[in-house]
Amino acid sequence: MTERPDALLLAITDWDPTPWLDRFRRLLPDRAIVTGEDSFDPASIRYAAAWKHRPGSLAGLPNLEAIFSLGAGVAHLVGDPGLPSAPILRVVDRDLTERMSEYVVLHCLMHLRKGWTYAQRQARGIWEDDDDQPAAREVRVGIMGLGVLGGDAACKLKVMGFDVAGWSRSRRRLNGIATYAGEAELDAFLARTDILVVLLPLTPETRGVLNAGLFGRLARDGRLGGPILINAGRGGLQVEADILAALREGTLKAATLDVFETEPLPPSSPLWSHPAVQVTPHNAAMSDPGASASAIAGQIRRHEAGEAFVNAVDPGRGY
Ligand code: NDP
Ligand code: OXD
Repeated sequence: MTERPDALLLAITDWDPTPWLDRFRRLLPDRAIVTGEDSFDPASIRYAAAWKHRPGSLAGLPNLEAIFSLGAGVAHLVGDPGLPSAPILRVVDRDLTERMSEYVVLHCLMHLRKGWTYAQRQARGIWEDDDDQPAAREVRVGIMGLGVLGGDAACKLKVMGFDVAGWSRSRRRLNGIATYAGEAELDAFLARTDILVVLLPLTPETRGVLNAGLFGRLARDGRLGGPILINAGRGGLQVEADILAALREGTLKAATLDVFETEPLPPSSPLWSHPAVQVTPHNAAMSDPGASASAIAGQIRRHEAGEAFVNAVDPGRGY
């Protein structure tokens, strides 16, 4: 008798697979959890859980029923031409969402309250107060990408008092937050934005969207002395040469970047030492193996009980 395929293949590069293996083995004790390093029968694999898997490495699994992304972003999967046609499911997890909102609120407040300026002054022993301190309500934050992460961040920024708006592909409705949709409303959104927070997915449509043309359409009359960019979406959204030029020319006042065209950010990148740039190492919202593996095990249990998968990626849209 042929055994029913039941194994889960963990395909991870860039992260330590050990905590994921431990979690999945604990949560799904009755099935094999294998990695690309193990020898296994491709026909035994029913599910794959991936983070930046080697392109092509998920091909040739005839019984695959679902591919789980271990992170919120799915560009690493959608961009693989050798990906099997099984549904792609992403992690939507409260823990990850809250971490991202912490990052966004922290960095908006750092720019509002001139935290970077005071840190630089402290390093030089300078006691000097800026008398022009705007209130949060006088600062317009615009969030590009008003999905799970952007929506939560928008609500939390609103609680802090910021004047918040969001832009997405389709119209979103959020209490107390002005929303803009599509290319037709992008100009109006940018023209009322002092701090641009980017939480878009990387797709063919969004690649390179953070460029000189867009920076030039941001508000010039804000209380912070120039527009500020915070990108925690994906590095492929930004043109780093344009960010540096915009900072040089004053089109941007500052940039806080968690994601980069090349990661890790190469030591030779001028972004490292630019006085108006804050670099964080793509850790705005790390996937927590405990929370994400539990969410995936829950999807598997529900699927095997006959329920539909949730949080499926639309392959046509690419997110
Ligand atoms: P969602 O899919 O929930 O939301 C994506 C949002 O972007 C939606 O509002 C969507 O519009 C909008 N969007 C997509 N394409 C376009 C477009 N062409 N024009 C306008 N709006 C568009 O994703 P999440 O909020 O969960 O995650 C967003 C991204 O954050 C991830 O894809 C990932 O890249 C990044 N991320 C970064 C992390 C980090 O640590 N730095 C951690 C986790 C995620 P609509 O509402 O109409 O669908
Ligand atoms: C994610 C990420 O997509 O960590 O979850 O960037």
